[in-house]
Amino acid sequence: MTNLADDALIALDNLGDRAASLVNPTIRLGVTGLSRAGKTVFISSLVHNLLNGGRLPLFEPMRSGRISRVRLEPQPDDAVPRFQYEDHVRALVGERVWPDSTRAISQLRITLDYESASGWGRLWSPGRLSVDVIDYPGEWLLDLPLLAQDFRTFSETTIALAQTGIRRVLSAEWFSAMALSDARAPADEADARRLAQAFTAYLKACKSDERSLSTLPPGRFLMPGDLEGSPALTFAPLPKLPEGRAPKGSLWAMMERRYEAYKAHVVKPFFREHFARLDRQIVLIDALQAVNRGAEAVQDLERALGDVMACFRPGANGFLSSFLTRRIDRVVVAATKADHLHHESHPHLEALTRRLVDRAINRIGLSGAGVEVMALASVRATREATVKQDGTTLPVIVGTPIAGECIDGETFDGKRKTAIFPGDLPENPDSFFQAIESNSEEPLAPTLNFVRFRPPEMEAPGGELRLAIPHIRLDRAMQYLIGDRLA
Ligand SMILES: Nc1nc2c(ncn2[C@@H]2O[C@H](COP(=O)(O)OP(=O)(O)OP(=O)(O)O)[C@@H](O)[C@H]2O)c(=O)[nH]1
Ligand SMILES: [Mg+2]
Repeated sequence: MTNLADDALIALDNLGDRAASLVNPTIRLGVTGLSRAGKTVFISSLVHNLLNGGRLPLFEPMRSGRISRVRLEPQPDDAVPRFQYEDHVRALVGERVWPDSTRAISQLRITLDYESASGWGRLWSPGRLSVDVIDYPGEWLLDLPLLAQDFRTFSETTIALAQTGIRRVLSAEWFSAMALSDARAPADEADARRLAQAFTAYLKACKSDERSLSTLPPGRFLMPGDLEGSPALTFAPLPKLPEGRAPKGSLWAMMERRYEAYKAHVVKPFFREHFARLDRQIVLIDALQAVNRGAEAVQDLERALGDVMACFRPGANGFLSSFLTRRIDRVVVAATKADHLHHESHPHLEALTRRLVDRAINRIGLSGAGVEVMALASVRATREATVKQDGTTLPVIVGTPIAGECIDGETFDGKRKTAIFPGDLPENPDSFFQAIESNSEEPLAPTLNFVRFRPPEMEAPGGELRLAIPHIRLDRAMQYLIGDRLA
């Protein structure tokens, strides 16, 4: 549990941040989401659009011409890797490939000079706001509940979950490995490693499974960051622990000690040094992919979202509210990659995402106040058109599918543009969630067609050159996350 030292350290960090913020007003903006949700692409496009005067009509300070200068500046935290903005933009714009996957935390500072909208504010002008954008894996947030669990509880919950649904199949090898070891036997490094490896393989199998079962702590087993190969990750749950305490020198005692070390040296510092200092947060989710993969994936996303949201709304979480002295006052949950659908379907994606968020939040007994939900595309890789087929007009999207992508038996070469009828989501999310709860094996949205597209050409269809990366509703997210601080 938290102790005085943690609280004091967080209070000190916050005091330091506040003092710095008086001289140089700052927002610390957290960007998170499960892996491949679109975090890196989101930050790259956001920064590119700000630096290059992108089309941002819903971002009021830009629309009204009050932003006079935007620039990247050295970040305040020397110990955190810098977000490799230039590399990512070179990939996106220069090579038209998606940036590489990232596995750890990173940070970037962007500073805006602006003229205040109010006469009073202009007396003090020009205003200046620094936005520190912090990219971190959503998996790390899912570790939070561990802080309240001892090793016995962790073992019991993890093993019980591994016996449900498809996980029962994926955990078979790990269970046979567990059957071979005895918790009370003398500690043995080889045994510990064997169990940790079998456990990690199970976690990885869940994650790469079609049904995309991704909500499993400990987060660093899948996203080790700088701990790759570290002994701090060489532990695993143990089955059927007898009453009482672990015998001295036993495998049980060793696993318990490492589990506690993981909490103390990995989980707590993350919450203390990074999470507890955020002001605003955006959570990106790939709702379309989950829908495409079926009911179990959607339920899994809902559970992960609930666990993540619990970190931002610490009211219901006694442990966390004592840990956090600063409160994240605005949260956006955004369904990404909306450019995979025709704009007529965007309200359906948004309704579905809102329902997903409401369900996740209700399940953990919280209210949705201060949570904004939207569907966006950080990078718009497609444009819209219509085709006539048998006398009816169909809305289609046009883009360049990535080499090797396949639809209706046709494989693409990565060069040719193609029109695709993307299909639609159900108009009413109720019917959708009824289908999920009935646990049928039927596809949830049978008409959806998914193909991954390359990032767009910077030359617009009319021949003019775009200055900034095209997007869908990125400006709406910006307005909610930072617009009020530029008033
Ligand atoms: N069409 C389209 N595809 C996107 C968009 N954003 C992300 N993608 C796709 O999603 C993939 C993952 O995006 P990233 O930004 O790398 O995701 P991430 O959350 O940083 O992923 P990790 O670093 O691996 O956790 C990309 O490689 C793209 O294929 C978008 O706005 N439009
Ligand atoms: Mg990334």
